[in-house]
Amino acid sequence: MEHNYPIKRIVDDEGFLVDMSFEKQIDEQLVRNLYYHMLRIRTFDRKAINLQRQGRLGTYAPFEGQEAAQVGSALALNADDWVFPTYRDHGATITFGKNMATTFLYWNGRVEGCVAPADKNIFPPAVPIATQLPHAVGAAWAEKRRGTQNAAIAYFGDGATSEGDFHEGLNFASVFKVPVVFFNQNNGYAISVPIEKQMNSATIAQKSVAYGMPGFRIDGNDCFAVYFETKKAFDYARVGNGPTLIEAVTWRKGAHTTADDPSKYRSEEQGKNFVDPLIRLELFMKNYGYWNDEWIQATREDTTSEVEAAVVEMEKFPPPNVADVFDHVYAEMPAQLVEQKQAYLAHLGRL
Ligand SMILES: Cc1ncc(C[n+]2csc(CCOP(=O)(O)OP(=O)(O)O)c2C)c(N)n1
Ligand SMILES: [Mg+2]
Repeated sequence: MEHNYPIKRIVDDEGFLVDMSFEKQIDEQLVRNLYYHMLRIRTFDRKAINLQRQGRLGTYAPFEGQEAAQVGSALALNADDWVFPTYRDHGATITFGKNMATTFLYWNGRVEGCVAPADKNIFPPAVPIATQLPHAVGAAWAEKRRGTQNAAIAYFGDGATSEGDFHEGLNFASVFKVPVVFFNQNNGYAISVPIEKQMNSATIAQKSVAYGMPGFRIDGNDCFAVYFETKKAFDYARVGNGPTLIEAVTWRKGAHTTADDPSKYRSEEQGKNFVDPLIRLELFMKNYGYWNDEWIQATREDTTSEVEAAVVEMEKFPPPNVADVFDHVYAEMPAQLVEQKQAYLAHLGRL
């Protein structure tokens, strides 16, 4: 079955165009926008790991290696669209408009970290795998019923496709022709479980057939392929055609989270076929005359100082309050939870 879903690329590993039909659609503004956002979120990601190692941030889920997938897709959205991320998609949400300091606060266990900017439809990150898919379908269906042109994107990993919510979400979206894009980042692993141990289909894209929707397999490390294919799926959704499933094939370079050690379950060798998405874009920029030392230097300085300022902002907040995990689940706390909260605080000696 895999041969029906070749991996679509626009630029190859050496940074050369392989699909010339996009030559005219790629201009300096797009190239710089992609580079700026990819560098910006990589700077954020590396800083977050350092902060966690210094005890200044809680457990953190890094996305290095997946920047093209996250930035390319987020830049393809319209300002009023909806974003339903997982715990690994803060690169996408920051690109779409979530504040960096707020994002740090999320990883520091502060409830303020879940609050989306007033002018952006961004849901809090879904940690329970695949639960955000039906939510995205619901939001997109509501937009359709209101008669707007807004659509939703649901981010999810390869592991999420083994959950019921994935299938329920796709089925419902397809039956009601809902304007939603199911954006999968296939990074080969669900924590330590390799994809071939959690599913028996050759690709994720082919699952679209069963739900009667278009499905594409793209090179998730090619920011141009991600950007243009996601845009195409949104154009298709906005005019009433319904959902699309996109499988962006990529590689998580680091650990699942800062609590994980990937050397226990995969070798360095395995990721060697994935050229770093930022390096690929740099090669492209050099090959086609977009590289400008001054602009690159200024962009490095800007992104670094933005991230440093966000850390200062985050550290103005007090440490996380353990009671928050109980207080923000229900409008009115059920009796059992009241009991659990009391027991937990007593256990910590905080009563
Ligand atoms: C319903 C549910 N089951 C199990 C877990 C534990 N868990 C956390 S992350 C994860 C792996 C998910 O893998 P994938 O969807 O490929 O996303 P990735 O972490 O690779 O981005 C699992 C099983 C969970 N969070 N929720
Ligand atoms: Mg995965």
